[in-house]
Amino acid sequence: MDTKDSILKQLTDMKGKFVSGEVLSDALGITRTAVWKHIKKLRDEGYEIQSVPKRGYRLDNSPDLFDRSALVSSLHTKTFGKEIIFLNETDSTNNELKRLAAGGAPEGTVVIAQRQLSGRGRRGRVWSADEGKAITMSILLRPDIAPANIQAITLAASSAVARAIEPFTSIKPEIKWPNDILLSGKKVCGILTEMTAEPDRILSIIAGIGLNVYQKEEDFPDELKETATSIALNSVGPVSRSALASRILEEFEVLYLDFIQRKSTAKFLDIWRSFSGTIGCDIIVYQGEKNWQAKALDVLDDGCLLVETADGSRKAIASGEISIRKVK
Ligand code: BT5
Repeated sequence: MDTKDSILKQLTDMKGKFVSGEVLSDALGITRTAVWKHIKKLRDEGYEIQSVPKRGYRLDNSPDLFDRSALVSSLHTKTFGKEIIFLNETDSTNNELKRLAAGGAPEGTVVIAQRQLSGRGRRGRVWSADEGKAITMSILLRPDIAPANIQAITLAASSAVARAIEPFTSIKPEIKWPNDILLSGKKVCGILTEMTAEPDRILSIIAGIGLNVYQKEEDFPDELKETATSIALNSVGPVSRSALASRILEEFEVLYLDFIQRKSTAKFLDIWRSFSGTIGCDIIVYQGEKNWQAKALDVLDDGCLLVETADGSRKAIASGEISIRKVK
């Protein structure tokens, strides 16, 4: 280990406490001026190091090394991410993975991009993600389930994201049916699940996840400033995109494999319910030009939302053409 790395290790080992320049220079047998020069180099590499007279140096944050090897080295999965395509730029990770899927890419293939030129939400809406500040990734699934069950995959993905980000956030994430994850009522993640199918058989499902990680309020475009948030704006400490992305893949794989093997949505629906910010609420359902008020009762096995309408009748609504909003 060279001197610079030794200094970094000492600072890291102190877990956010100060180490004096004297301790570092004695431990490494170099002058305090030499210590200072190495600290400067580490700062140039993106490490945030505080220096306070008489107290010394404190490591506040490490640079976010978000690349293929950082992700692979932190990933413990069976199939998800065994193939990772890590791109600097693409139109949309869902589009890129769709092309790879058509060429026979295996289940679990993951596409991640630092920059998306036409990131998409549902029904042609735009997904906005600053380069270097977000996770935009898509995962390829080839489940042997009926096409009608695609909604359940969205719920599995959102349950996995909620679980994965919870340890990093100061408040509990909330899932808004069908595909939004909120922190303090603002959207931190959106999921876009798309399918290629024959009438009775799914050929591929692509689950696209857009997660805001480092954005500050001013980074969001004006139209999102009131409604969007990021992990960093609600975090309990430093966050790394590699750690977040690998946790999401790990959690998603566990829920997905359980679903496929047991042919049951029970496990992830329980998790989904525990994060749900929708069940039990009065909501307005928007469907095309129409909208009506209802009470959200539960989520069903196929991912539909069970609601009770004003006349007391019950109805299962599918996410396809529908949006909901809580009644304040
Ligand atoms: C979604 O759609 O929330 C799904 C977003 C999926 C994005 C991922 S990124 C990787 C993969 N590749 C893609 O091209 N897409 C997926 P929807 O429920 O329709 O919400 C879209 C709406 O969310 C927009 O109309 C905005 O109002 C809002 N929005 C856009 N960007 C946002 C952001 N970064 N944070 C919070 N809200 C945002």
